[in-house]
Amino acid sequence: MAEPRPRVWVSQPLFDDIVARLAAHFEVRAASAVAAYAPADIARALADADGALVTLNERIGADEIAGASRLRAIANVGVGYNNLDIDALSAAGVLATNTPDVLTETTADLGFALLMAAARRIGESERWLRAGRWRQWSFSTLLGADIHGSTLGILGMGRIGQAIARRGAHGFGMRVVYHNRRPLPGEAEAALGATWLEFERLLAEADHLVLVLPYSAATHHIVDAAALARMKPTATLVNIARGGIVDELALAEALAAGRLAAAGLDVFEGEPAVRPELLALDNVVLTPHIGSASLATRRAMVALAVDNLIAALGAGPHAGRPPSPVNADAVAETLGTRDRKR
Ligand code: 8YV
Repeated sequence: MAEPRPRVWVSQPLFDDIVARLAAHFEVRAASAVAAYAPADIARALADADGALVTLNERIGADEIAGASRLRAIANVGVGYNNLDIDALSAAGVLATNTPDVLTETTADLGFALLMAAARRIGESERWLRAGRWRQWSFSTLLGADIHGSTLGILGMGRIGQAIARRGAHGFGMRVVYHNRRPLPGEAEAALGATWLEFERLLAEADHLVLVLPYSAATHHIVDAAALARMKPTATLVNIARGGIVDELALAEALAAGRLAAAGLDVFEGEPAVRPELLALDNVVLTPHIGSASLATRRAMVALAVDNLIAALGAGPHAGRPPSPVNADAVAETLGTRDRKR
């Protein structure tokens, strides 16, 4: 008798024509409507699955995989994977994959859009116009801060940070300063025209600061009241990384008090909820986590996640070699230890 085909769970409706590629290799159970899952729903969905294709909305940790004895791979549709407990997955021998590179430029575009919208008060200007206030115009109405020729600060200089640096340095003649755990190699810094600074100096020198670092326990609220107090009162803060990096209450207070000029936020700590303190402010531009949301990029993310899942479950032309694994070494270690115990 033929071996039963591996089973995969697809947690949300993605692009049907791309997800259909899974059916050549697996028995597919795909959500037909957008769903908000409780942990028990996820545990149930994973209980008989060999693999899963999930989005950032699905939180998967030790409890969710406790009963998933067949589970071998989780393909995340996203470059960030703070929704996955990687240590728990690794200990269970489950490979996680993500979708880097394909979203870099699109997300950098959005970072720049938010920076410009916040600094030049685009959202506020539009609300002002729509409210019929143009007749109240004066020469000092809606004055913002310049982008060109200013100092662009970047916290987190990975792929997206570098794509933002290129836009700033080469497109807008900005001086680019950044902080990262490890400075870039000299040639990369020279190509970007970027200078590494200590975190505190970055805060103090940036006219516009863009946050593009991964979220973890170590970066939780790294931009807190003390960090905000170091920034220029004329500065703009943009967050396209994860909401939890910023203490949102401290940010709302700084914006309300005029201790920070403006902010552009695409991510929020309690997404999809947004703090009323932020919603009440005019000097913050708010978007609903659309960093990677161009049609071409979202399709490329799903295609990469599908490739990852097919390969991670040992099928297709790259069987066993998914393009973007997250925890391959740790999983190999777990599986090696298991084999030795047998
Ligand atoms: C999301 C993102 O994947 O890739 C990431 O880390 O934050 C986004 O691209 C996207 O918003 C879907 O949840």
